[in-house]
Formats: sequence, C-alpha cells, structure tokens
Amino acid sequence: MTKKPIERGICELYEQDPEAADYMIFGRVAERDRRGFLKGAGLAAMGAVVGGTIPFQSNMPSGLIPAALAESTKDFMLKGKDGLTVLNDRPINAETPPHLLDDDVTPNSRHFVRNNGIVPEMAEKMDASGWTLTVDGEVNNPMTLTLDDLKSRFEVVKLKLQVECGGNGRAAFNPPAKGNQWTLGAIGNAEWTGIRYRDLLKAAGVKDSAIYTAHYGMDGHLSGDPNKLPISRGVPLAKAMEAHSIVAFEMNGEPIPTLNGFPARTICPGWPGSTSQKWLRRIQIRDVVHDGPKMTGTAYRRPYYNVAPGTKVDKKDFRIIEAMPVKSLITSHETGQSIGGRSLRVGGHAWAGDRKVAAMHVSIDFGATWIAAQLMDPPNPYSWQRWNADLSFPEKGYYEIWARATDDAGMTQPFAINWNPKGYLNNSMHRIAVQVA
Ligand SMILES: Nc1nc2c(c(=O)[nH]1)N[C@H]1C(S)=C(S)[C@@H](COP(=O)(O)O)O[C@H]1N2
Ligand SMILES: [Mo]
Repeated sequence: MTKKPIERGICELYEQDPEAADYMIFGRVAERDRRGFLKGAGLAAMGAVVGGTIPFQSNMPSGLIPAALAESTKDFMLKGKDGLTVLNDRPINAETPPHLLDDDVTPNSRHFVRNNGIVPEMAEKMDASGWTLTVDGEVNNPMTLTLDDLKSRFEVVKLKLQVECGGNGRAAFNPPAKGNQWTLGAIGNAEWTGIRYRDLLKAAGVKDSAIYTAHYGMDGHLSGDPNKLPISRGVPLAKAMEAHSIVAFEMNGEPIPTLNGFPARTICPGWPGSTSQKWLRRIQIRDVVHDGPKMTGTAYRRPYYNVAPGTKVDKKDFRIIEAMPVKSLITSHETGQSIGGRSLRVGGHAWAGDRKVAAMHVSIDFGATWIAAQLMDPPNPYSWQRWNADLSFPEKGYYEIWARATDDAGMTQPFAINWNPKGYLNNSMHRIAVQVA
C-alpha cells in the first residue's frame, strides 16, 4: 500500500473531494449557507486567494476550484502580494520572480510564501488579541508573554535578514525531487523588527541541560486534524543565542502580513526558512534535538556525503541542514530581455548563510572569463548584499549573463547542481538570457 500523501496539489484535492478541498484551503472558518455556498470568513479567504472580492459569489458553486488557481497561476495574485508566481502543488506557496527582487529590502508584497498547513484564523483576521507566546521546557522561569510584553520588556531591534526556503531551486533537480518546485524566488530580505531570541532565553533562564529549541505555530494541519501539527522545527541553542536570531513582530515597519506569520515569528537567518516559525505561539527548550514534524526522517535533511544524481540513500545517513550555502541572483533585468545599447549595468544580491559574501563575479561568455562585480557590505550581518557590474557586449546577438558569489570561506557557487534526494540547497549560479540589438 502506498502512503497517502498529506500534501497534495490543489487540483488533486478538488478532484477527490471538492467540498473538503474548500474547507482545507480556505480554512476551518469556512461557513456555508443553506445551498452550500461559501460565505463569511471562508469566502473572504477565497477572495484573498484570488486577489479580490467575487461579485458573483452567490453563483459560485461550492467545491469549484477557482480558475485563478487551476490555470494561469502566473498572473493571479495573492492578497497583499504583487507579481508572485503561485505554485499550485500545495495550499498557498508562492515565489517571487528574480527581477521583482531588485529592492535591497524586499517589500512585504514581494516576499515569498511557504505554508505547510492552514493559515490560522488570528492571522486571517490580523487581530492579535488573546495572543501569547509561551517559553517553557528546560528553563528556570517558564514565561507566557503578550505582544506588549515582548515590545516593552526587551530591547527592540530592526534587522534586514534573509529568509530562504531550504528547497529553493528544487525545480532544477534531475531526477526531480518531490516537493514544491521552487525555481529561484523562495528568498526574501525584509527588515524585521523584534527582540533578540537570546534576550528571551536569558529572561527564561535556560538550564544547562538545554541543547535545542522547538518552535510551535498556530497553523492547522492540512488533514484538518486538530491534534496534528503541520510543522514544528527548531535550532541548536547556539543558533538561537546568535545576535541576529530574533522573534519578530513587524515586517518592514508593519504588522507581519497574514501569510508571513502574523502576529510573531522566529527568524533564524541564514538557515532553512523552516527554522523561522510563523504564527509562533510557543518556544520549548529541549534537552534533546527537537523531533517535531519535519525535523525527522528526510525532511530538511540531506545525506552527509555527496551522492550521484538518483542515488537511493539510507535514511540514517541524512543530517539536519544547518546554514544555507552561498548564493546570488541577478535582479536588475528579467531573463529574455532585449537590450538597446552595447553596455549594460546589471546587479542583484548575494548571500551566504551564516557567512559573508566576499566576492561576486559575472560572465557573458558562458563562464570562459569572469568580471569582478562591485560588492557592497551588508547593512547588518545576515542581510543579503548588493552587487553591480558594468558589462559591454562586443556585438549584437544572444548572450547569457551568469553570476556567481564566493563566500568568506572561499566557497563559490557551482555551475552544476549538487544533487540530493530531497532537492535542497541548490545554489547553482543564476543565468539570464539577453538579446543585444
Ligand atoms: N508555522 C509555520 N511556520 C513556518 C512554515 C509553516 O508552514 N508554518 N513554513 C516554513 C518554511 S518551510 C519557510 S521556507 C518559511 C517561509 O516564510 P515566508 O512564508 O514568510 O516566506 O516559513 C517557515 N515557517
Ligand atoms: Mo521552506
């Protein structure tokens, strides 16, 4: 018997049980009228997903997959998001095309979204009344704090921090890896306001036995089972104690948007985005490595040695992914663009997990020669870094611009993909095509 997948494509969900699909995708808050039409918060959630109110909603049969989700997922917009590509193989996952990531600070409207479960009602309503954060486990003073407690009892910091999904780049794996087929855009670098994770832990008085954190959110499991969690991950205590790991309550000066974790989330920058728990409600300090959903098995893990594409790897050889590898994007131009003159200033961002980016290079001759780009310092550690390069094309025609970053430990982005069974950590260099007229 094959195991029933818990995360299924929207189309597949609708095919099997349209009404249940409405319920799962548009939330447990979905209410129906006598004829079974969606109303109330469920309808509002559907409006949010299709990007507007639905004037003829009273004609809309229940269990009808909105065409915006079924087709042309490229053009349909999530509420509060602008130009994101929605991957329709799971409820609400959307990435940002690289040319829309040109801002040094990623606007809320362009920060990708990766959800493993159902957005909690509190976040849909953007109303934090009654919200608390509990810190417990291996601590001397377990605490339960309100949002006001966070803001008033601890020093508030503002940091520009990169959050990247561990599976960003998975779409390029061959043989393909199961999971969200992210291309390049599951990365963002917003300015987060919050408190240092370590200040919280100091206040709670971490015991000597503590080695790992466990993060719990308010989102519901896709199955609708209230006893199941979609995801609960954590980090080694040392990562939580790092000066740039925070519990954030604002994103770019505004309450964190519904889809990005309102009212509060951890940000453990430079590590797989899954360590940055959204809709946070509890941090448990543990004396063992956390074993919540998506911590064990092969989730967010890779073999500790390199394997040839397609290799079957024994589960015991998988290790938890910690810092993400060095990476960069060309964001100044969209791939396929026509260029008028022979010279072109290109630019983008580079980042390197826990490290700093030390050098940035571009090539217009398929990697035969490389030009050093100008590389800025990050505004703070764990922010991505701006780079720019002035190119000149010898004649008209088709070119590829390749970009590669090198971190301060000498690691450079490869051309080929470092294949692993679950399709994590693809940091192969970004290439765009241009036509020089
Ligand atoms: N509670 C909760 N937190 C979560 C997730 C989730 O599904 N539920 N997804 C994680 C994953 S896999 C990633 S990559 C990041 C994405 O953050 P974003 O949606 O704000 O871009 O959130 C993480 N935090
Ligand atoms: Mo992720």
